[in-house]
Amino acid sequence: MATQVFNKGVSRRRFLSGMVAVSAASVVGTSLLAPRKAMAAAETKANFTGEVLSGSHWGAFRAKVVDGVWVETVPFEKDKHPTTMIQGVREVVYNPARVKYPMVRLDWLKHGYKSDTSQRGDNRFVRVPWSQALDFFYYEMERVQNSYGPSALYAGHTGWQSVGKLHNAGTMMKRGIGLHGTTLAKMGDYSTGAAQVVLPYVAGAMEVYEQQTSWPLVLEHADTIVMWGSDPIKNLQVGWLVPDHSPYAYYDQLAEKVKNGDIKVIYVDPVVSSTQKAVGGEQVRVNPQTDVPLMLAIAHTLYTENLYNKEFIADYTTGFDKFLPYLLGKTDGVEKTPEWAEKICGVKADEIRALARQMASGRTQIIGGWCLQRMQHGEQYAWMLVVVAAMLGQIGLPGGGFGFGWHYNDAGSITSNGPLMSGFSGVTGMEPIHKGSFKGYSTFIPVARFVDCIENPGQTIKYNGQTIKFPEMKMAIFSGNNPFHHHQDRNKMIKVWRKLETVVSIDHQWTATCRFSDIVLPATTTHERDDIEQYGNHSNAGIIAMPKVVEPMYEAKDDFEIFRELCGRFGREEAFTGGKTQMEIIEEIYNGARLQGRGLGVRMPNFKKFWEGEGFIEFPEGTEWVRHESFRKEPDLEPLGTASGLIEIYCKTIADMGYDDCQGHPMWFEKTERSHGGPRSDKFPINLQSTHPKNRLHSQLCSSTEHRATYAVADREPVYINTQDAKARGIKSGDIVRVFNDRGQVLAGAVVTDDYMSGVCRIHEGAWYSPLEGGKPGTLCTYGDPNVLTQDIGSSKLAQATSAASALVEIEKYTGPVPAVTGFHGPTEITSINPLFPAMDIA
Ligand SMILES: Nc1nc2c(c(=O)[nH]1)N[C@H]1C(S)=C(S)[C@@H](COP(=O)(O)OP(=O)(O)OC[C@H]3O[C@@H](n4cnc5c(=O)[nH]c(N)nc54)[C@H](O)[C@@H]3O)O[C@H]1N2
Ligand SMILES: Nc1nc2c(c(=O)[nH]1)N[C@H]1C(S)=C(S)[C@@H](COP(=O)(O)OP(=O)(O)OC[C@H]3O[C@@H](n4cnc5c(=O)[nH]c(N)nc54)[C@H](O)[C@@H]3O)O[C@H]1N2
Ligand SMILES: [Mo]
Repeated sequence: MATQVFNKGVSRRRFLSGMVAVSAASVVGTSLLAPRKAMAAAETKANFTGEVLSGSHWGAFRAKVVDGVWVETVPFEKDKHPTTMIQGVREVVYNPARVKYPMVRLDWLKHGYKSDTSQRGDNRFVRVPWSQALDFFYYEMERVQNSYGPSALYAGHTGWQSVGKLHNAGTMMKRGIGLHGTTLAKMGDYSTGAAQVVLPYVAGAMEVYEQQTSWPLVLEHADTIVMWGSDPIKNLQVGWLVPDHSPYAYYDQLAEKVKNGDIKVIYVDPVVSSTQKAVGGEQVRVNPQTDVPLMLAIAHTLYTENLYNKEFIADYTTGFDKFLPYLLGKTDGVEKTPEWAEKICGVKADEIRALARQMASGRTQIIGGWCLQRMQHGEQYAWMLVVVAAMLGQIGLPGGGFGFGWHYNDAGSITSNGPLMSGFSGVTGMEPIHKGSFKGYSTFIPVARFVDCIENPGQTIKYNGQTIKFPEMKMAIFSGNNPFHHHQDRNKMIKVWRKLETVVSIDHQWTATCRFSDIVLPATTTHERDDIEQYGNHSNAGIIAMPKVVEPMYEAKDDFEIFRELCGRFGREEAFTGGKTQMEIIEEIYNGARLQGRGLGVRMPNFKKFWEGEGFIEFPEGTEWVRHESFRKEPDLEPLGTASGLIEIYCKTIADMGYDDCQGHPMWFEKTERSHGGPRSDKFPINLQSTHPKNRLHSQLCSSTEHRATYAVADREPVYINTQDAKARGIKSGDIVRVFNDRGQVLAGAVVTDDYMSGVCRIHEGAWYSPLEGGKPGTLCTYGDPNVLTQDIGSSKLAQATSAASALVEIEKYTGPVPAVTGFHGPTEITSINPLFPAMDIA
């Protein structure tokens, strides 16, 4: 990197980028010349030696720091079930993928928003001073708002960012951009996009993110637990806030009860899950994407064998009479018998009957996961699971009924009596400067359709009873999320991305999203700034201080500082900060909880004592609780939030929307591609699971080199393959294989195992996209991003959610020259260019 002083005029760049005037002084970047330490504030951890208690999505830990360097991580002693992933967190600070400096894509620097966008992804970037990067950012927002209005600026995407009540990257973005102008927003999320739209109609609440019945009650009352496509042991390792991992103690107890024959646990899953391995029990190996036929056949058995609860159906549900003719084949001539289902789902008819009888024989807790609704017609699974539970008639009883959130956020733990902290707010109450017209376009888009929106401006789609008109997106801002991991069909995305004029990314890891951006700003990690967070998610077990562990690396700035400085460019710095320092806000957040605590009878020390003392407060334990109990006890006084106040087996509101792919009651719909004899399986016979990683949080920790080495195979992301499938293809564990379909191709490292049924493989989502030829659609991914292979279609017209789990592939042993993995080493830095006179310096 050349260390020239950027103090010349800006006229040429302004001319090239079509930007408004800026004073020369504001583009001078002293930071390139001064080492970081010299600029550090008074309270520095630069030479600190000692231990710091802090938190993360993976749990709380004590960081051992020697002379300003974080050297070791020890799980927090109160966490009795820490995850091994905690060892990968330290590396997030130090790994080679750190975003070190503000960077601008080479051709964007030369031509601004008129750049050659087909070069995106080639990873050539130029380092610029912070002040210049923020000027570019600001002028682009200004230009887009003035030229096109709010519908052309997309700043609504959210993601998993980091924990911390203050430094919430999504909130910072919303607050900062929101002070400038209104923008195109998003609706829903990738996690539960289908379930969270259909379940409020059916069960009156989203059901997915809510607390579940307390485990002690389930352990006491349940005879059978059915884990329907859910893997809590794997998925409870992480939390939206700092997880306390308290539910694991209950899974230990459950394992004991399974061993003693007190509780029977059944796993409906194509894979032997981590939970099955830890807890024990039996698997029902269902063909992927065919759970709805299996459930329909269970309902058929319950009905025809008179095993269903007629009183519950009569008192607590509506529309069974409209569903029944479908179940019995009166409406479509196909009776949903176990024999009918067997042909689709692969589970023997007798086994289906036995399962139905088992579920009806005593108290049965159904635990539903989310992967099954992250697929085409994903709404049907969620709806039908509620129907089966309603027929069993145990909703609202301890150890009975359905629950969709058991694998998430410490669910089933006992919620404490402590206060809840509120975070830094994403809204200020101040009117934005720009509030132009949306010109007939929608003000929001269903989040998983955002690439479709970029591709098809002006197009209309149906969504949840509304018509969405896609606007013409020109600029997009991403912070705290990584769309070039999380979105489906990478090669489609690469082509469509070219339509965007300017993309801004804020991150501390040089993700594929950074590669496909024009302006990249380096954020600090959680561990380079002060914060505060709730300890335990649903458990709300306490409050943990998260003091800075180490000084910020390179030129990283806190999201707070980035948006403060951005807002300064339009005179709204004070509005952004509220006139407060970071520490004052943290103290305010704490004091809010302290005040609330007084009302609850929970005494908390003053902030100084908390922060400078132990940095941890534990709340008193709460009481056990049963989901849906109040509705069951008093259906008239505590009705569900549905139109009828009852469980809607048939839903008139949905029926009236008139959608072919989501009708008035749950139904089986064939998929556009499905393994085990379904459409397209002749060409691509293997179902690709891209479930959530055992060793990561999505794409987070993938760039942790040493941690990655603990699970990577031949340097690649593992692909788990069934033994016979591997044998038929001459593949052994440890081989590099090519996984492909007509959407794309990736290399991965084979793990051959009987845990997977024939015709099913898995590559965990979040594996970093590592193109052989950056920016070229169809190029080989050298590491194994599964979203190179997934479909980008809506679940249905109801929810328009992601269909990531509806994907087929073929696998072959890779025999070509083995390319190095390209994803983890940051940008290719072009140093032969002066950012202020680009055209002069580049031949
Ligand atoms: N095929 C397939 N795809 C999927 C899924 C699937 O099952 N299959 N699952 C989907 C689901 S459920 C989800 S939730 C999404 C998750 O998708 P994302 O939320 O996009 O995933 P993360 O990898 O957590 O991305 C968070 C990004 O924020 C960055 N970050 C962390 N801390 C900070 C910070 O303090 N400031 C800033 N500015 N950035 C920060 C991280 O480095 C990382 O790049 O993926 C979805 N994609
Ligand atoms: N370790 C870890 N935990 C996480 C996350 C993470 O990234 N890492 N992410 C968190 C987030 S954001 C979310 S949204 C949740 C996701 O939670 P889920 O979506 O519930 O989790 P998945 O791991 O994708 O899949 C759960 C199970 O579904 C099974 N499955 C897949 N296809 C089928 C099918 O066709 N039929 C049946 N019956 N089963 C099927 C899989 O084999 C797996 O056992 O996890 C959270 N927990
Ligand atoms: Mo998620």
